[in-house]
Amino acid sequence: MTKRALVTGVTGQDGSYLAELLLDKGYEVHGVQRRHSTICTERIENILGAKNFYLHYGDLSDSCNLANLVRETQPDEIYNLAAQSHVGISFEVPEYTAEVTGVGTIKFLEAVRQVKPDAKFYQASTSELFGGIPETAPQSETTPFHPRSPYGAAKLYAYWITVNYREAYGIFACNGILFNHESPRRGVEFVTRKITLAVAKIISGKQEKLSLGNLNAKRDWGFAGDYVQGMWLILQRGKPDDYVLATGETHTVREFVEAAFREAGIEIKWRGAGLDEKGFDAKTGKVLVDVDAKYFRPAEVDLLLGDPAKAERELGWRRRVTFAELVKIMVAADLEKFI
Ligand code: NAP
Ligand code: F7E
Repeated sequence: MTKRALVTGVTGQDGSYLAELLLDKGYEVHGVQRRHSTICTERIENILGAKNFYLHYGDLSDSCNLANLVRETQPDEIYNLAAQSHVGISFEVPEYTAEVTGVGTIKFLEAVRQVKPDAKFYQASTSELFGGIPETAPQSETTPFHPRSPYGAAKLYAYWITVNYREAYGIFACNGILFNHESPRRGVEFVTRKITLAVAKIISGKQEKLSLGNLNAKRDWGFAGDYVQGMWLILQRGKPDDYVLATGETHTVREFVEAAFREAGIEIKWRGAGLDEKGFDAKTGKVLVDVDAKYFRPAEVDLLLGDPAKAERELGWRRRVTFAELVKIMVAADLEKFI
């Protein structure tokens, strides 16, 4: 029997990798895209038109649409990856973020409960739930939550309503609490991709310098391809549960900058402090990195470091790509575009 999956956010970074994984496993995949005035299917170009891949219009803000999608596709597995996913931008559009990233999840779960209660449901939860306060690291499934942004608060609601539909109605609903995961398909407004794209543009003479916010924030960065494998594993277990997926390693934004420039043959030396800090090309003395107050957030998550022991033990999940390999893959992909 061919399994059917319904994937929201299929045009996003994770959605595109997950759709590929599920197609490879022989699933019939129904992806949900929002209506845009321009074409936004760049990340799924390679699977558009593939046998067993279907695209539907939809939006997390439209409960009728969600119920219709579940009715029409009759999925065995649902992956809810759609969200306003940018933490910094969530301070600018807090209500919209709550509506889509938070309330959108209950609209979807209610559609599942009423239309196809035996479907398995994966919710894209996040390490932003922890917020790093109080400072507890590494963070695991039992670490208390303390979100530090409208995005984190919206995801907190989504997390608990997923748990609630599991406990109240017996729905096979699971949270994947995923730490940062990146790839050449990462949106250009997230820090890793912003850095690797800037390295490629600076090397090819198309950009002068890179302006960043908090260089001292620490993140547990993995490769998105490894994490979508974990999402799938979470829904294959005999019973529904919540899992942290992380690398167990943390690095500062500053370290990511250094590693990315090093990949392109440039050694960065830092001078100054706070807003006056600058990153110089050690050879030429040219300023390649500076700090701009506009990229700081009203509240920051200083340290994320995940403990994936439960997922490793119960799901057999392992991250494969190391931090150094991730930086290498991302810089190489961006360099290829410009050189
Ligand atoms: P992403 O690249 O920003 O993709 C988000 C997807 O959601 C896009 O396809 C976007 O569509 C879609 N979307 C946004 N608003 C929507 C709406 N109102 N209705 C329907 N679709 C909507 O994010 P990602 O990195 O792939 O992350 C996937 C999920 O995991 C998100 O829920 C994110 O919050 C969560 N997460 C991500 C990470 C990470 O490090 N990547 C870690 C933990 C959790 P458009 O293409 O039309 O914009
Ligand atoms: O920021 C700092 C920034 O926007 C990482 C989302 O996928 O992962 C992601 O959220 C860090 C923060 O990711 C810039 O202040 C410095 O400390 O790449 P980011 P994020 O906020 O960690 C979680 C797990 C998710 O769930 C989210 O959906 O980098 N930083 N300078 C900067 N960040 C950005 N974006 N731009 C800068 O110029």
